[in-house]
Amino acid sequence: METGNDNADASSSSSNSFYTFPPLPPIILPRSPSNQEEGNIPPLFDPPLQLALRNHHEIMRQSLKEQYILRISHFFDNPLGGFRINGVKWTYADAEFKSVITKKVCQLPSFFSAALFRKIDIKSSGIVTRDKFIRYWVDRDMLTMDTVTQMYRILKQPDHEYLSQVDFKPVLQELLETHPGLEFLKTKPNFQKRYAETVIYRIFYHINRRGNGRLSLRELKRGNLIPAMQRVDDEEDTDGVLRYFSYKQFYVIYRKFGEVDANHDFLIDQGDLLTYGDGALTSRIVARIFEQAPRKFTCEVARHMNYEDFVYFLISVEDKSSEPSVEYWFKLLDLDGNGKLTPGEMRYFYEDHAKKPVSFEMILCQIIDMIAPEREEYITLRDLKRSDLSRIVFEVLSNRGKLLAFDDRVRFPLPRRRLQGHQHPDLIEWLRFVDKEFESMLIDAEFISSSEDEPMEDWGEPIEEMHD
Ligand SMILES: [Ca+2]
Ligand SMILES: [Ca+2]
Repeated sequence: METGNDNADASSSSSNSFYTFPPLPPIILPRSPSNQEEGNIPPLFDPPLQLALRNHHEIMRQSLKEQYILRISHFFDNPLGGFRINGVKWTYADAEFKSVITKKVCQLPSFFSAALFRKIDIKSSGIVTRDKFIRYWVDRDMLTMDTVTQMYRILKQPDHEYLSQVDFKPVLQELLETHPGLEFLKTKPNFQKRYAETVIYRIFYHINRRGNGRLSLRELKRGNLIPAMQRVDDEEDTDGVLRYFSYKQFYVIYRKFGEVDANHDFLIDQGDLLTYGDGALTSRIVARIFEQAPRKFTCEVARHMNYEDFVYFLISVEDKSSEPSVEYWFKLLDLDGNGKLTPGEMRYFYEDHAKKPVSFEMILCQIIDMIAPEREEYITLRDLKRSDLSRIVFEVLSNRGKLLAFDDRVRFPLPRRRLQGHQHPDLIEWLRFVDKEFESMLIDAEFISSSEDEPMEDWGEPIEEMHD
């Protein structure tokens, strides 16, 4: 065992499948409630000075900047006259630079160190001096920007006004190199890469709402990525971070992909997807997904989904309460794409159920009752976003098991009161799915965890699946 990880032994090689699964983390402790809410960003370096710099006149600003420079100068007061990156290893910046400049002075997550270093050391001389730092951080007014803008500017390519998927690669790489909760993955570069990809796909799914692969500063400000980044930096275990970074969530997503990809060619066809969730989805729903009605695939092989497409599919199916998911489902059901979900369209999907416990008319009445659309003749995306019960409509029209369960209940399968008081009502459905799947994966003795058979992939190469 190269990781010294006993859990990984649970994944025996007894299976005849050669498909490999990600290693399990060494210890999985139940998540304890954290005192730090995800919305809390630690205070910035000397907020009164920052505020003053933003608001005062030029002369005052100049004097305040000088004060600031005086206060940080001693950090550079060492025989080197600054901070150096060791050798050619770009994956993470030196510990001193990380703890002093990244964390203390710039108040950024520690895994931004290498990216920050490269931005300051623009000519790649391998050293960051006081003057170079001031030129970048003070003269270019990075100091006075909010944290989201600072991170955006550090990550983005100079001639772009957006972030693309590859721009997140350096920080993910550094996170994987340095985070204690991901230490066990170091010997598995292939799964490091898959973890990073999954985190990035999830970020784009939730935050790049325009779905164009170009994350704008505005989208970044409206999203919840930065608090999640701050939090993963503060916690020893990634699973405490409910959004994007949880290894456990990655594990479940990736294993689900492996379950569906029957011939292990890393592609999923229509027949494969029909097996998802024990064949839960009706064939008309699966056909619509492959028509790419809710979202264009990034897969270049015709009539196939790649891993990225699957991540989008999985989150949409298992986290139906989130806004991007409601949009996904609306596009899927709106056959003629006119922005109105009509009874005829709903009937088309309902008819595809092999067993129909109640008539469509009864179902339609319940749907109209639940959603209470502005106009009774059709349902709009706005109606669905406004309702807490859209999820149930999607399930009744798409999922065989859920339709039968629906019939057993007079009213809503998930009463609202059960959501109240939960710390993350918007995530409850997703977390429940992850926990349930993770548990059954743990007791499933069929899987193989080691990636020894897989070719080691070089992190130095760009992640091919990520598109610009
Ligand atoms: Ca396949
Ligand atoms: Ca329509």
